[in-house]
Amino acid sequence: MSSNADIAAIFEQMAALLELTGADKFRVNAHARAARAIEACAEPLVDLADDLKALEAIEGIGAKSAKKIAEYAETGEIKEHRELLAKVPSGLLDVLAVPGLGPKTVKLLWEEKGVEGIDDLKRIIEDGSIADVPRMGAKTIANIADAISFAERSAGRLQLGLAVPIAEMICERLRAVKGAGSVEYAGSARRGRETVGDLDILASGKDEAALHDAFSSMPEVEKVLASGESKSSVRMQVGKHLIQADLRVVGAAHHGAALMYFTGSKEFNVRLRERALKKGMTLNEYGLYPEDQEKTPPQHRGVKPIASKTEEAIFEALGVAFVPPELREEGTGWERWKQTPELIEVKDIRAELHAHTTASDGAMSIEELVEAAKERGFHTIAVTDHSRSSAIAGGLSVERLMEHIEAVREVDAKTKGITVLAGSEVDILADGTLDYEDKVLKKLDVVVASPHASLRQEPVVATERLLKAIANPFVHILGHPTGRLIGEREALSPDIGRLVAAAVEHRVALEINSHWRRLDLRDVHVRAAMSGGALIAIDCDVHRAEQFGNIRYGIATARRGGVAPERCINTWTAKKLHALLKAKR
Ligand code: DGT
Ligand code: CA
Ligand code: CA
Ligand code: ZN
Repeated sequence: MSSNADIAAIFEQMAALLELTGADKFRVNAHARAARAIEACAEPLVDLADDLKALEAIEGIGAKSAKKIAEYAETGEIKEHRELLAKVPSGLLDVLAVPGLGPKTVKLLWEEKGVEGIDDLKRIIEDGSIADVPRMGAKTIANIADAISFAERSAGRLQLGLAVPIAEMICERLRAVKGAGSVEYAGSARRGRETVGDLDILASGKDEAALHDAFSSMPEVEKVLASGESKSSVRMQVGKHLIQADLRVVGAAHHGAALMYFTGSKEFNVRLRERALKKGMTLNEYGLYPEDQEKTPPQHRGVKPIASKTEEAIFEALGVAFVPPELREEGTGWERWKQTPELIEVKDIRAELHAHTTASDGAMSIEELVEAAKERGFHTIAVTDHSRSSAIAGGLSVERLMEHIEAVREVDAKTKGITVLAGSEVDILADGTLDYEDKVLKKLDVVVASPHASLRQEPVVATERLLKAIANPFVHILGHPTGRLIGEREALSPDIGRLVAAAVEHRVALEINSHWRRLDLRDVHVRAAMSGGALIAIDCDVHRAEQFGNIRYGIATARRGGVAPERCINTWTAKKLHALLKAKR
């Protein structure tokens, strides 16, 4: 990767490192200025790097900076940058990253207090000696302590299923502001990434100040980080979760361009801008303009955009098929599309095939589960409680399973409008054998085989284990194949290509577990499953009724993997789905 943003980040870091190591102000400023110029440049600089004169012609980039950009394009690094990094303790970069701490202060902390990392900084805050450093008032110290604690508590990114409801809550509130126009969330949350760094909210409306006020005064706001004319930024605490949110208020005429820009991904934006440039146009967050970017951006010169109001209009004017937000990532192949691929949607889902009741660790009785599934309009619900090895989850002994099957069949017999299937989520033991014998599995309508324990196996061992489960003639679905929990445990790393091939051979559907802690298969695995021709099951693994709502996260993951509705067995008609299941009995 060598986008302008990356090069700019290096120059910015060089400016900071120069300042830390006592370089003269002139050199520091030259690097900071170059960083801003690189960032603002519409054209990818690595493409220009053969031509030093062209680089120097860009305002803000001098002869020395031009040489460094060329060096970076050629070698992938800048020697001076590496040398500067060697002069500074690596922990000092973390200190620099603390909001509110600039290079000047960090230099003082380093020189006068021997601070070489966050722990040192925490220590001098605790013992109070930080106050000896010039310009360190009580308020500044409190802000620094606060920023450190925030970084530690938030540990970076929030899972999709925690972030999206917060984004929606914010949007709801802004829509209620008088004169509000379109309000939407963009960024990684709109792209359906499994974790979200911060929320990016976009709004238009008659009263911009009122939108900013409503945003900054939400009860969850812990701190207003910035409050400007076009952008506000806040840190909020929702329950025990911390997240930063940015609001940008844009004119309704530019809504599509801004939505596209702030949806990203950054890499996608870079590629689209390159495309615009090739056609002699400029694309930025205000619109698509009919000319190359000069020093002053077109929107500041009253140039009328070719398209700006909707994303659709911009894609069309660029001659690109509409790219669904979930596919706006590197490596999804959108550059080659003739038309937008058909992707699965929440409304296509007609069955849930992985659900727990009070028989194991679920909170609903069979009847309550069936009622909840009916409410969602499903034609089929499978009851798949845990098997005997999952003792903590109340796994069923063979005897209890037999009684449970009877109970499920009774409920099915007296229920109209939905088929209730008797199934099991059977543990895949460490060696790949299943937790019930084949003669027991045979009695079940649906078998979801999942790994729950021994999740630290080596990849080769894990692959063999899962392959063995897929090859079992009574298995229909491979449940949460890796067992990962996002941000908590990596679990298994099987050879996904081999799993996909085996799944195709044995007609086993690979699950996308929709719970936002899992999203397993993950997006790249799903893509592999699609190119290998496997079937997918998208299930909620429900333990409580509200977990049916997690389907949107499973669907987002499926869309990121390019799943068309017909490739997901939960979209099939009852007849087709039941035939698939029965073929293994
Ligand atoms: P996140 O917040 O880390 O989960 O990921 P994003 O994708 O939401 O990233 P964020 O919040 O930094 O920025 C939101 C979008 O704004 C990003 O996807 C693309 C756009 N954007 C932000 N900064 C830049 C930039 O420097 N260059 C370009 N081309 N686009 C940017
Ligand atoms: Ca973001
Ligand atoms: Ca952001
Ligand atoms: Zn499970």
